[in-house]
Amino acid sequence: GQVFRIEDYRPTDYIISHTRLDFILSPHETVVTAELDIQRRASTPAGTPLVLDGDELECVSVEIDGESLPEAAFEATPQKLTLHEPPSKAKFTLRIVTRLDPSSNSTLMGLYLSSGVYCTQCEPEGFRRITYFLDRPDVLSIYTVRVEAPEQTAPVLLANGNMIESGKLDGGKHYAVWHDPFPKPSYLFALVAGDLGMLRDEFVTSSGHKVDLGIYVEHGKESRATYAMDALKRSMKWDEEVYGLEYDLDVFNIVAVSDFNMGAMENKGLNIFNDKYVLADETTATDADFANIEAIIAHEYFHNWTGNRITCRDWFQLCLKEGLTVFRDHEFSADQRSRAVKRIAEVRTLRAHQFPEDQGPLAHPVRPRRYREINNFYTSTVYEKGSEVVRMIRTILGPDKFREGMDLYIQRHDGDAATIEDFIKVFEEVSGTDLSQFSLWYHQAGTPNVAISASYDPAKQTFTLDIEQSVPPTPSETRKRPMHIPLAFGLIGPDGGDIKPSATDGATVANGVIHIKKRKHTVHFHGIASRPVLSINRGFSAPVTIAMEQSAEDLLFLARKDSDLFGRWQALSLLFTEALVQAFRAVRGQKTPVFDEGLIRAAGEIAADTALEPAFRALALTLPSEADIARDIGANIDPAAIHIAREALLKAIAASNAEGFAEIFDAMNLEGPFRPDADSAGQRALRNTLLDYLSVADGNADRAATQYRTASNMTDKSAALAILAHRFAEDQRSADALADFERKFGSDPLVMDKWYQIQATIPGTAAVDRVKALTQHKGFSLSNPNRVRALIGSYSSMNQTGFHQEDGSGYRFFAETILQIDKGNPQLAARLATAMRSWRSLEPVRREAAREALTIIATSKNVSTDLRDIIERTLA
Ligand code: HT7
Ligand code: ZN
Repeated sequence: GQVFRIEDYRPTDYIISHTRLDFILSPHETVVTAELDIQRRASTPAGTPLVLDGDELECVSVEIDGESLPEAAFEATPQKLTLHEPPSKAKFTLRIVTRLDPSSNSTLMGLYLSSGVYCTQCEPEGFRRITYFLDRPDVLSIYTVRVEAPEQTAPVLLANGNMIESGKLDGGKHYAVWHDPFPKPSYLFALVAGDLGMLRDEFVTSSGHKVDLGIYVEHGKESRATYAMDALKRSMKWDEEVYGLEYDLDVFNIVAVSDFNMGAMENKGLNIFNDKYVLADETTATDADFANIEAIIAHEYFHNWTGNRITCRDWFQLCLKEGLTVFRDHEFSADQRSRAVKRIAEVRTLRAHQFPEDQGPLAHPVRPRRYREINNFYTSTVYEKGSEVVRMIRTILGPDKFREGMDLYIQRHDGDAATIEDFIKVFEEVSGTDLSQFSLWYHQAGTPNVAISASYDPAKQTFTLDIEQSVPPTPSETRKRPMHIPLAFGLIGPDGGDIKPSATDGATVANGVIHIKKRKHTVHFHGIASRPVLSINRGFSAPVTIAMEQSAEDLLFLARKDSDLFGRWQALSLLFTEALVQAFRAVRGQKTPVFDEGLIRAAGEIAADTALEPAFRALALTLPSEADIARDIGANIDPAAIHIAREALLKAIAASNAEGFAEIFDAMNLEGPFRPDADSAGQRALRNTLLDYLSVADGNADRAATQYRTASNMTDKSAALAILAHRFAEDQRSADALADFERKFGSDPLVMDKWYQIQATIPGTAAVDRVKALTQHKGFSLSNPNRVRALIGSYSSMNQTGFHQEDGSGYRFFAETILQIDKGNPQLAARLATAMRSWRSLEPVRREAAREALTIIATSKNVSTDLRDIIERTLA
């Protein structure tokens, strides 16, 4: 396939100043008329051919300035429209009619039907499935859109911007005209038409402008959108307070649809959401669902400035809008909730998804230089590592200069299609700092490793750090340059207080941050009266791995005393990881794992420490996942042995702390009305973490069965169901609870996704047959991404023992399923397939089985470009 390269970027020969679209909607035959006001650039020679992008299009007619074009003047294929000799005048209007079949569009890109609702998804290259266009983000145009449909089946007609006209037509039809005054790229175009309920509200901006807010959902589900509406208003306020950014149209609409490839889409003034990230109430959604809704509503809203008003020059710059907007939504959630808890959750996600991506065959820079399929670059690296890079800029500059830089970015580039260079430049200008070495974070793939050895000289009262950085080789990048790594740190004295180092190497250390820039550094801290304990990479100031010999005693000290809560969590998690890796080795060597009593006691102390918020205690007590442990072991992974090792540690903690855990569990009063706020969610998280330990300690399902029966909210109900299904499958109460859940929620697909996921993640070799059987369940469908992710996605990425079976049956089933999904929805198939990216780290038997399954896909006929790209890079 074709490879796109960043160095080939060239502005277009023509611009499209105004785009008028007319949609006559019909399920099988929608007619789209596009009128494009085209201007030839002054630098473009007259007669230069005009080539517009298309994708599976049927061209009905082409006119220029009201005249049909003779056959010889143009060529229309499903993939492009070429005007061989456009008019030589500087401006002309091109009128194109295309015919679409939304009902058979299973790709969920372009115009499609989701449960009878017409909707669109245009990012990154879906607009070309609607009409021929210069479908690239640097072509900004003003859109006026007329939508016509039968009033009965589509009483709601929406597009971007403000509605300027509407009316009735003969034959039971009606129409609406929407105008968006802000020039935008085609990927931000959106249209929705259907029979939907609406939750209405309003927001008055800080300068007094009234904005009508609407959230459109399936009829009867309006009340389930109240949390999303509240999150939207909080986001609007936050962006005004923190960045001085106000909303700019009279209307802001959100539509929830049930078939969607990703979480949501920031179309100007008309966000379209996966309904999973809009609909929530206490009986159907968990605390994690509420937190996700808050974060994604904020994310899409924040795109209005970082993405829409300032967009990307080309798709290589995707992190310009995504990394920055993720950073903004992370900060929003940190302000709404507990900052430390939010940061720990972010780091867990980064380590679970981005680190393996960066350390495997799909590694790529935050700003890639080439791609074959842009859909495959909506990655954890672009989004999450991209956000970490912005966070480091703030760490290096400090909050005030960072805000000054953001202000300059907005002021200078409003209305532009910008680049990462533009972004870095504003921060260099406001701070006078040279960020050229820092910008390697955008260009160099791979997770840097920082090796640190510490020594204390009591005679000289000097504490010395020898530091060495390295970046491992990644595909097509073998030699790496040293990066600028800002490591926040603390030196902790025996009383647990931070020591203020009196004299240091000033060039390298500033404001509690060691700035590593060379391959090797030696940093001396003078006047240190006794050996300090080093707390390094506080708050996870840099997305790196740290290799440092720290004694268990020092780590236990940090877990108890670090003034940085993130540091406490990190120390404990390092101790758990080390214990689990040792236990894994013991299991592999046919020995019984033994664990350090101090660590087991520390878990009990943290659980009981009421000075700590419950959400933190819950996170601290959560052992690294089996996938986390596998990553730490690194090679020759045997998931079955990892499972045994993890269960052994869980049992050891549970057995020694059972009494204390039971006391805390019983004392936590969960009465009173449900509240989705962070404090209440934290209490439920701690209680449910303890419920798992206590069920292990008790060795029976009593507590979980009782909680399943009595729980009045979905968080507690689904937590109890997971424990029953995962730990007590033999107990009749487990099967009964699963049946009960299905009876109660069988007609609610989003809730049933929890039922699929819980069963898909039951560990053990029976998983493959169980998951296969569930694909035949009446509520399951391979064409709905949420169902597929709940069952197939969870199975392949969250069930290590069930998926990575020695006989390869898990991989073969997965390969067959992916091939089937690929026929209808290539994007979804390609994304799922990334679950195989770490196959080379498996032990030899499983590794070979995984290679065979990947080869089945690679050698199949008619594999999509999306899937082929992932599989070929994975196998390379
Ligand atoms: N900017 C949006 C990305 C997106 C998307 C990309 C490809 C295919 C479908 C998609 N749906 C949404 C979402 C975001 O990051 O805000
Ligand atoms: Zn985004």
